[in-house]
Amino acid sequence: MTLFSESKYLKDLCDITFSSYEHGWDERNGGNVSIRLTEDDLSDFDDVSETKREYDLGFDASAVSGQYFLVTGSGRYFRNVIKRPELDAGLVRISDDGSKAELRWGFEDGAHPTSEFPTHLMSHIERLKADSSQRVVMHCHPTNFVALSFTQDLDERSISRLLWKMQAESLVVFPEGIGIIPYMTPGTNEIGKATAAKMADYRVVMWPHHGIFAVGSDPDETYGLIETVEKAALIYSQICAQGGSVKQEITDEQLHELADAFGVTGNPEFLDWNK
Ligand code: 2HA
Ligand code: ZN
Repeated sequence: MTLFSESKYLKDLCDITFSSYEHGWDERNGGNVSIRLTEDDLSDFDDVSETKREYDLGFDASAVSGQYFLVTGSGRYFRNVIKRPELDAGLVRISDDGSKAELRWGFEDGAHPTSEFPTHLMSHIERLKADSSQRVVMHCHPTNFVALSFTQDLDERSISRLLWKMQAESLVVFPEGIGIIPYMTPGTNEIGKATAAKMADYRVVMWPHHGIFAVGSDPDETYGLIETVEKAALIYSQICAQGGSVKQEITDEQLHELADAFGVTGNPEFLDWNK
């Protein structure tokens, strides 16, 4: 068996998958993560020159051909990645023609990349157009955020505003708001395309009655983004549990002040008051 790699990104993958599991966001095999690695990052792995197995991607990923992705395995549990990363995670290279993923490290007992790998790759491709530093895509099932998709209209403006107003942190961390796709069957190219289309404008996308997709430039930032969104949703749940009547709230004027103070631009379509 290959020895545990020295890769910082593999350690980060272990860390965020286990933390996400401990939060209760990854029952059974729920959740998946992919991290795009550069050539420099590869030296932390044992030899990655040989293709051990190939997987058909089922769509044209030539926009990222030749790129390497560390990814969690299909059917594998976030609870376990930290204990057995060489079984539950794999390092794949996208083939030159963009049709296959070539396994270069990991998945040592025969695992495949996550069933959501098309959504991950399509999201990486879209985010790379917006910001070449983006390299992490994470999916999980944050309880309170998923609950919102039952009690609220599936409207990007109203859900973004609700979450912004639950804590001062929200607008600063996700000033563009939350993208939402309709409910769709997971693991399909269709949900991948719909998610990636939202990723043109948002770093967080709600999958109603299922979970969240978030992107970022490193594992901590991406994980922190999900934590912040879920914390806002948790505060909303607690408000409802305390009877639901709100005596005071963060106003739109205060949202503008927050944006100014932290040097971010709140989505102008979601703010009621414009200077
Ligand atoms: O990886 O969460 O959406 C298991 C899932 C599928
Ligand atoms: Zn899921």
